[in-house]
Amino acid sequence: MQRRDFLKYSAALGVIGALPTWARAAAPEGQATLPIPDLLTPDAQNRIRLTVQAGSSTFADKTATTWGYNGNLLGPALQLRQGKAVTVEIRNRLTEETTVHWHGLEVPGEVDGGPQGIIPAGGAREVTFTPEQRAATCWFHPHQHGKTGHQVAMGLAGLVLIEDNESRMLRLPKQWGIDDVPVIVQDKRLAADGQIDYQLDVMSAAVGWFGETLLANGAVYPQHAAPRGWLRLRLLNGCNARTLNFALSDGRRMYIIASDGGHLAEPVAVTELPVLTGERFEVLVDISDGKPVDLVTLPVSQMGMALPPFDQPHPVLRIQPLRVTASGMLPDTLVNVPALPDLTGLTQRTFHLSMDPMLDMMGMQALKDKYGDKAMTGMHHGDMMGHMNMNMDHGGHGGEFDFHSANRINGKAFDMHNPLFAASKGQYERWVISGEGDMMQHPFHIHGTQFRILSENGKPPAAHRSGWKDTVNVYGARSEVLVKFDHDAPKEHAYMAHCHLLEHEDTGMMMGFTV
Ligand SMILES: [Cu+2]
Repeated sequence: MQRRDFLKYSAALGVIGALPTWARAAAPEGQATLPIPDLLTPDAQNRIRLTVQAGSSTFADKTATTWGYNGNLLGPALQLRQGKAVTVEIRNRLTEETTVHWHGLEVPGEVDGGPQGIIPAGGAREVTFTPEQRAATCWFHPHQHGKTGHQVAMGLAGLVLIEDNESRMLRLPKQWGIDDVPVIVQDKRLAADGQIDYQLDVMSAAVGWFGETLLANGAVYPQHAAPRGWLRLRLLNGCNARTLNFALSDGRRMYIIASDGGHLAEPVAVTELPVLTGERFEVLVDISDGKPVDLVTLPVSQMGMALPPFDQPHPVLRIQPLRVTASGMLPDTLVNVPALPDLTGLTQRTFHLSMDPMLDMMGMQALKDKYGDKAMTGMHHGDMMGHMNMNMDHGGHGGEFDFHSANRINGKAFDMHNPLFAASKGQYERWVISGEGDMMQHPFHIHGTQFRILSENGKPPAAHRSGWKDTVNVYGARSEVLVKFDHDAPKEHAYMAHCHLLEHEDTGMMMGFTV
């Protein structure tokens, strides 16, 4: 453990010491069991069938209309083999258009499922692709322009697990739903009648949609009983906007074994693990002592996201060790992650993420009006003055202001018909993504590639963020990534690069590009 980690560890213990009583008490009566998504493998014809459908789910004793793939909420985990072609038949039984995007998969633009891959209401689409990338935990979700936030909030998300021979050799925990456990974490705002209360408005366009109910695989603070020994958690932050900061309630370590696009070279021990929207990390946790422990999320410094109940460590999942012993191991080394190539002479592109000052001002005001000053966590006092002073300059124009194109990249809101540039196939490029001049959290995601982070928000990347990634943190400073695209993406099916805070994406912070 590095000194930096030790300091964070001590700090986390301080927070844990102040945990409310739920953390120490036995599991509540009637605590739900963690739902485990079905593992779905291609059939004898290498086909997988997905149906996008409406149904209902019960959260906190009330029933809500929800959407899912092959079910009421979320979707199955698709298990794919490296080098093996798969055909996915997607049927859309919703009464509106959707798309199915393969987040983290290096597949051609034509099958990537971006905003141009529309499946009409009642219609169908079939895509065939061959994953050639390393073993990884990826996911799929809608990418319907202007509607992504709503469709994900309604419940549309599923996992894609890619397997390869190298990862098969590792003696990691591999029993699905037993000691290899997916944990899709999402927050939802529920109305008084229990329905999902989604709005795309000036407030959510500015800070994102967030809610007070936290779900793990669709259940409120469920429990999972696991053999004692090493437990593998595949964590996905599937929230629309909320950064999660995972920890274990007794301060024990998590050993990170994989990031978005594959395994790390070796495990990285942490006691806190911030995960941005869209990101995945796989961690191993030692539960050989037989003591129950909670996976929690600690407060984060992000506007609107430290409101109660998230001003305290918040429980995600109770882990209950069983008497039987697990067989998986924590290896000392994992896979070969290649050294970075020579960076001289690469094509460099710079992207500046920005929000219209009017949206910034109106969004902050709406947040403050609804929740008071305590919602403004994540904003320095000086910034707040800057935001609020906008009132003086722009007062009176609010009525005509259109927030739907108020988030921008290089001054432009997303235009589906005009990709901004053409990347060269098979060539490394250095992309600089800047959030300077803005104190907003922007988890920046790029389609069609697993990249390497060269610098993140002005600093060298942490050890566990130095492997294969498809999302990088941009939060008031500059981040640099090394990208390479190995597939075509023509104009009609351009790749996307965008903020994965879904309401920023839906209101323009996205660009298309071709390969
Ligand atoms: Cu953003």
